Amino acid sequence: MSARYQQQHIETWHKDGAVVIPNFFAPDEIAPIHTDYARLYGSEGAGDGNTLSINTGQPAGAFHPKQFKNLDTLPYDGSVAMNLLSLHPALIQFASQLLGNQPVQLYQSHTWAKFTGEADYEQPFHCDYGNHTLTVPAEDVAARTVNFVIYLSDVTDALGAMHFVTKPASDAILGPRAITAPTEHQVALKAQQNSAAAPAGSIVAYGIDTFHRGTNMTEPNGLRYTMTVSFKRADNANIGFHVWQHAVERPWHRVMNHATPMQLTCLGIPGPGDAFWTPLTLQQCQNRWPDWDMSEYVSAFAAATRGTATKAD
Ligand SMILES: O=C(O)CCC(=O)C(=O)O
Ligand SMILES: [Fe+2]
Repeated sequence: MSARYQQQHIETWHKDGAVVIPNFFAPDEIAPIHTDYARLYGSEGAGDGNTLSINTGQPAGAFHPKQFKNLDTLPYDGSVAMNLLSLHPALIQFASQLLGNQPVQLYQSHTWAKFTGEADYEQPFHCDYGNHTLTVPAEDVAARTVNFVIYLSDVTDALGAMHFVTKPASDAILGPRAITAPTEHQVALKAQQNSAAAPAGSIVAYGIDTFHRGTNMTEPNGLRYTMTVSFKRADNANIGFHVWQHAVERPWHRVMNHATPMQLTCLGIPGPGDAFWTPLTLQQCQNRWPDWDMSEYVSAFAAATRGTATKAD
C-alpha cells in the first residue's frame, strides 16, 4: 500500500461513502500545477471578487451554468506534471483497492477553477450518477466508481469546500439505497453535513451514490483550484464521462510521451504483451507517436515470440 493512504481510509470510504485524505500530494508535486492553473485561469478571477455581484438567473442553491466555467478536460495545455496528475500511480492503486483490487480505468479528468463572485456555487445535495451512467449506481460496490477531487489550492469553507453526508446518516434521513434527495429533506441533510475542507495537496474520495454538494465561496477575492478525477473498474462499460479518443487534436503527446504502460492502460491502451501488439501495430503506433518510449511493448512482444519459438523447438 502507498504511504499516502492507510487501511483506515479504505475502511472509511466503504463505511461512509467518502473520505478526505489531507496532504496526499506533497507541496512540490502541487506547486507546478498551481502555476499552470494560474496561467490558464488566473485572469478569470480578476472581477470584483465578492459574493454580492452574483446574478445566477436561478433560485439560490440550485445548479446553474455559471458554476461550471473554467473546466478543461485531459489532456491539458500545461506541464507534464499537470497532465499526469490524474494518472498518479498512488491514485490508481487506491482506486483499484476500493474497487475490489481489479484493474481500473480513468473515465473522468477535468480541471475546475472557481472564483469568489464569479458564480453562486451553492448546490443541493445530490449523487453524481446522472451524468456518469445511463442506469443507476450498482448494488455491487466494485461496479460503482471512485471519484476524487484533488486540491491544487487550499480549500476552506470560505473557499467553497465540498460538503457530504455519510452513508449511515443519509440512509437514516432518506432510507437505504436512496439516490435522490427531495427538497423537503435538504435541510435534514444539511444538519448532518461534513466539510471536505483541507489544504492544497489533499484529496477527497467519494462514490457515485454519495450525497454531496458544492458550496459557495465567500472569501473576498478567493480562488479554488481543483481537479476532478474518476475511476471505474476497467471492464465496466456502464460508467463513462469522457471519450478520450475524440480529442485527437488536443496535446495527447504530453501524456503519451511521459506515462508508463500501467498509466496508459487506464486510458484503455493495451498493456505490453497484449495480443493487440503485433509488429505492425507496434510500428504504426511508433510512427504516430515518435517520442513515445515503446520499449516495454516491443520487448514483451519479443519475449512472447521467443517463448513460442522455444516451445515449438
Ligand atoms: O466542486 C464541488 O465542490 C462539488 C461540485 C459537485 O458536486 C457537482 O458539480 O456535481
Ligand atoms: Fe456532484
